[in-house]
Amino acid sequence: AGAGNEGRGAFIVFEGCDRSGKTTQSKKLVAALREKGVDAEWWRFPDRTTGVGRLIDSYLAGKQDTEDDVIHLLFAANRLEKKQELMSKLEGGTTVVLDRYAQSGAAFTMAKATPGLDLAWCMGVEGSRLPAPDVVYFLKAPVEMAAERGGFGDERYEVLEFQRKVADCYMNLSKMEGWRELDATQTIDALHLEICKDAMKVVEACKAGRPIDLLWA
Ligand code: NYM
Repeated sequence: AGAGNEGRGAFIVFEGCDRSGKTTQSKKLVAALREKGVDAEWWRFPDRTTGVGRLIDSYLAGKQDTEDDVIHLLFAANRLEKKQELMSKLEGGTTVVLDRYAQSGAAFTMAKATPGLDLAWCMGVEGSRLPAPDVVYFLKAPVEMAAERGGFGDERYEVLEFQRKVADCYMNLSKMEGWRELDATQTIDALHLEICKDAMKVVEACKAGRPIDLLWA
């Protein structure tokens, strides 16, 4: 950790259905944090640049079919392969803002309702191996609105009916875990301000020594 950067970084996760504004908002948050002198980085999952990530990318592009349990495990492996780097960033005082994390893994797999792949299975796969976010910002928007946004339909899963199921799974997880639910139908700037105010408090609490928990232990 450099000067003026004592204490650990915060681990901030954005979740929500496809095209709900996570990428826009998470990037804006990183820019705002940096402007306030907070050492912050933007990350996303899946990380399509690794070997595992390339397999995931070809699955999402529809170039390759994969069993539901196998693709779930690949998404989890993609997070696990970045765990050491993630932990050393946080411990070194860097705030990491993530566009999707294990909550996406659980929501998308549960939405498929594949026998045997329930929430307990999803949580068991990676829950005790990864750090828990300090906060999850859940961007809520009607799936119809998201479907009208640019690029919707380009990838696997970007189908209205499936997104409705994903939304239901997200709602259940959010209630269970106490995520910060945000109205993603408001303007980009209004939503950004709301997130910024909250995120600064989270950053301060982490700096002051709030411990890093396990994800789902
Ligand atoms: N996705 C993402 C999953 O199904 N499981 C996961 O664990 C993660 C991280 O990948 N439709 C899905 C959700 C998205 C897709 O995400 C790619 P993005 O943010 O559009 O690149």
